[in-house]
Amino acid sequence: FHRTSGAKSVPCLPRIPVLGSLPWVAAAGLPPHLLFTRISKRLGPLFSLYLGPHYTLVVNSYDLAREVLLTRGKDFAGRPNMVTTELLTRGGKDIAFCDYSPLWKSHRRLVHNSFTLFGEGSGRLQEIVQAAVDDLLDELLSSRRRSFDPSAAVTRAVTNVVCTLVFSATYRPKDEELQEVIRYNNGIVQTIATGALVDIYPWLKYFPNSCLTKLKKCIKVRDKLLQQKLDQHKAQMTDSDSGDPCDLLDALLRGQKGERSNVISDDHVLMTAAEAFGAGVETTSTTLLWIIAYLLHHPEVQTRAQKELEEQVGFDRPVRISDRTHLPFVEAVIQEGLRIRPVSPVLIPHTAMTQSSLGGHPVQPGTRVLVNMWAIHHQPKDWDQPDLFKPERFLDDRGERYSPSGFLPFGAGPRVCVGESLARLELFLFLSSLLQRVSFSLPPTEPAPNLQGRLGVVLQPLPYQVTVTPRPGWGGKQL
Ligand code: HEM
Ligand code: PLO
Repeated sequence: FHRTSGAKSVPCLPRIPVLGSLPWVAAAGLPPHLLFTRISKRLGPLFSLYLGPHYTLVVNSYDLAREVLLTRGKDFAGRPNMVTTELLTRGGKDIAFCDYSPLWKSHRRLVHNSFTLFGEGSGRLQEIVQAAVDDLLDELLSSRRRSFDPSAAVTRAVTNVVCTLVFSATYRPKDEELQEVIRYNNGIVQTIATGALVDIYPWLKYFPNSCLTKLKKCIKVRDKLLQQKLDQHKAQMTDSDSGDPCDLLDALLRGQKGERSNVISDDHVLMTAAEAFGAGVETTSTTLLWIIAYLLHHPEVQTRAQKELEEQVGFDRPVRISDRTHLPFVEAVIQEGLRIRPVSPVLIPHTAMTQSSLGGHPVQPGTRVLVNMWAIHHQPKDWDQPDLFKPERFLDDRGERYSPSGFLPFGAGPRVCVGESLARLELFLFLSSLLQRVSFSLPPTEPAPNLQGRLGVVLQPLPYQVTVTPRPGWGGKQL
């Protein structure tokens, strides 16, 4: 790797025509977040490469990430046009993959407002999660197998919560429609992996491609199901809808009926529901599975979290949202999980919408920018022993909440995750309710979970085995 001429220019990976820097990226045999982190140790926190023909800046430090996301957030709030996400979103009628535009802005605001309705103030979320946890525990405990892979059960529970939030459906764990939702979602996740070749070379879409075919098939199943839910919701709506909306679809339809009725189309509502759905399931279940994997490696962390739960909540009632302020250690476990294995180790690509600058270098409009959150969350300057799972980093000397800098698991600025507060509530309710009632342990004959992970559209843990035992205090009363 070399520095191009001129003291101020951004160091760039080598490149050849058509393929750009891809041969060097592919030859490394590492997932992008690790490769970029390694390169940044040699070339510095800002370097560039060519993804095929696309000039791309890679940001590997907190200061530069702040510049992209916050200080010049508006300049860098664009999204590149990608074949797979165009299919997924009917040409950008969503929030996450839609390029910056006035319509996107008002659409995002509508979604944000709709989410707030299910936030802090609402007791519904806590009931919904509680019901899902009850089912999940039945499933975890009834299997009575010595050890099993928790991922299917966790995904089912999280999917169920999201189905209730988005369109008020609650399924039994074995329900056929629920299975279908999980199947198509998995299909999309498998075929839409970040950096897919067809997103780099859009002309590839004109050639037969089994991945794209599968993606289209899954999208069709998804759309049929959601259209049905949308039609049902519309049929039930009246002009004088008062009181709180019953779910996200309801909230979106009501918002659509307001002043923006002619811009936010039914397609927008459908794509938003689909996206909230996909984001809600993939991110939350992955984070929970990472945390459980780390608890198996660090039983002392689980014991400390359970002690806190015992002291602050006890065994006589379910955990409530209002308990959150009294459970700083449980919160610190979640924070540390989000730090050490960020769901999105490289954020969704941003693009420069105007002439701008980054780290003192001029940036041309259209430049793609990848923010490597993995490098930021593992920066040795900011984090003592960054590869160790230490929730205490998020506590001060008195055991109160502490927010270290260099931590942005949800991004920041105009493109910050719209689901952040919902996600945090959900993670809190799931994890605390689980640890209140059961303990996770490593089956004696099994190796501890592999913590490397596999990068698809999110960074997932590899399958692992766990044993679940009811806690004596809870078990005596309820089970
Ligand atoms: C965007 C993280 C849960 C909806 C993002 C981004 C990150 C992120 C890193 C990209 C920021 C960027 O491009 O700069 C997470 C994590 C979650 C989570 C760690 C949970 C552990 C959720 C949930 C929802 C959601 C539950 C919805 C119900 C979205 C949407 C965007 C987004 C719509 C796109 C925002 C935009 O481009 O304007 N999220 N997310 N996320 N997230 Fe989340
Ligand atoms: C997950 C599979 C779904 O079927 C579709 C979907 C929609 C939104 C995506 C999500 C997938 C993956 C995680 C994403 C989310 C938007 C924001 C979130 C990319 C592809 C993150 C972590 O950035």
